[in-house]
Amino acid sequence: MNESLDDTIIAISTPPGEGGIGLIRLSGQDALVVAQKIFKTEKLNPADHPGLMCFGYLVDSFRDEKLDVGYICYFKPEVSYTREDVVEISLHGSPLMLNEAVRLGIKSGARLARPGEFTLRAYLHGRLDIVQAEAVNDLIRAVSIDQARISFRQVEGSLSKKLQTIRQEIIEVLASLEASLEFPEEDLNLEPDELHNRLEGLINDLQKFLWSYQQGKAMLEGLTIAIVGRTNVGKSTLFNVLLEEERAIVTPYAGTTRDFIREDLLLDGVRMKLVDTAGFGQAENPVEEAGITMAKNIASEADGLLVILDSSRPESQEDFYLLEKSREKKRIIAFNKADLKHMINRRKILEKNKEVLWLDVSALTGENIGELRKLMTKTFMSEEEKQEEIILHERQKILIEQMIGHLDEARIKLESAYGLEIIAEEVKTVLPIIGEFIGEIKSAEVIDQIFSRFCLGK
Ligand SMILES: Nc1nc2c(ncn2[C@@H]2O[C@H](COP(=O)(O)OP(=O)(O)OP(=O)(O)O)[C@@H](O)[C@H]2O)c(=O)[nH]1
Ligand SMILES: [Mg+2]
Repeated sequence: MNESLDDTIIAISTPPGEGGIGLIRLSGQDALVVAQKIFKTEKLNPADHPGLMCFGYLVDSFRDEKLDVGYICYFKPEVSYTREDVVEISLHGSPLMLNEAVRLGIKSGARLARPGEFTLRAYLHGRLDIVQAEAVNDLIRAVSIDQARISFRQVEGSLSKKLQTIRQEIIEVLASLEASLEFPEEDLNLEPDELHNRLEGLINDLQKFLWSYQQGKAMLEGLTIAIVGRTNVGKSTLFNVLLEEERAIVTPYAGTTRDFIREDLLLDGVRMKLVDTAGFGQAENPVEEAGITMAKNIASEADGLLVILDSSRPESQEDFYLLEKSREKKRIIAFNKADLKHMINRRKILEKNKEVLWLDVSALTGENIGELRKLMTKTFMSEEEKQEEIILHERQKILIEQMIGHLDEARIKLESAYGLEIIAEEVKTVLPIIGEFIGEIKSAEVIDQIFSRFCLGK
């Protein structure tokens, strides 16, 4: 079968299953012809009334039979999603009838659209750039209203515009560099200091995007936050309190949790994965030992840690081991069991862990748990204030890193008094990377990867 992008395509655009309304979409040069073979209007000819819903019937013209009733609407290429002739037919949301309509459409000359093919065509015809196309899919699959908002802005071109601004700035820097190279004797505008500042400005702007990736990741997947501590300090109790459900088993005996438990936790509209782990301590048997090894692995891979200490007992070796091991992580120390008599030497612990965020809580009475939640949001979300623009894709992150890499290289060379032409060369390499980011450079592999993630009918 020779599929081509010139074919007229058809697909059901509403989700599978029964519904009030089901929508069939056609795109391509024969969209109207095919649509009018399967759908007959009573009064208005949709071709003469673009943008208007025209009443009519789904018909099987091969058997001369009316099958369903609904509306048809024609969109001219200038205003359509794909920039081709597009026709939408609204019918009853019966999966069987919608499939029948598609079958009839195919019989009349269309072919079934591939997943994402409508958006692919929109991209290839310049209606959207690749960042916007990625955002369309993000919007459809958004996991929170915040993410949906950001993705919608990106569909409208907010991220692409920012990249265009950066490109413009780079072009201006290059123009000044080249002017200085061409007319070295004339006292041209570009002082090394100014060039340095402009490079730093660009690097900072791009750096912000990079930071936002962390936030984006949290939005899409949820950061993983592990609760760690020695046995019996109250990890599982705290886990349950944070989740507001009795999820993990709690007992007065050390070594209760032997496996790990992971649950989604929504904090301030942001999804996190909270993991309860086996307590550190002298393992009494292979099961506990395996649990402790697993806990160590989880702790080392987590995006953040809640380190729990038991303030009703003197500090122990395991506590210090854990505090030492978790130094590199974003972490909060919670001194649990604040409702009991204080036995822990807090000063000694905090002296060895200066600048660490800590607070007293009681998982049992709920004391300070609200504060803990707030501190978690503040600590584990990116330290930067919430970014306006968020990078949601690794593809985008990698390209931003490359841009920063080259600009940084240019900055270093400038500081080491390299010749201006070498610096210009370095800055110039950023331009094609921006082209790739926005999708002006069309790589079949990237296109395939992006559009294959789409649903059928989009
Ligand atoms: N008084 C008091 N007791 C608590 C508090 N938090 C937990 N406990 C008690 O401490 C005991 C151990 O609690 P768990 O939540 O099972 O402790 P854990 O850290 O998960 O223990 P392991 O899974 O064995 O590592 C239970 O008897 C809890 O009721 C607290 O804030 N105050
Ligand atoms: Mg436990």
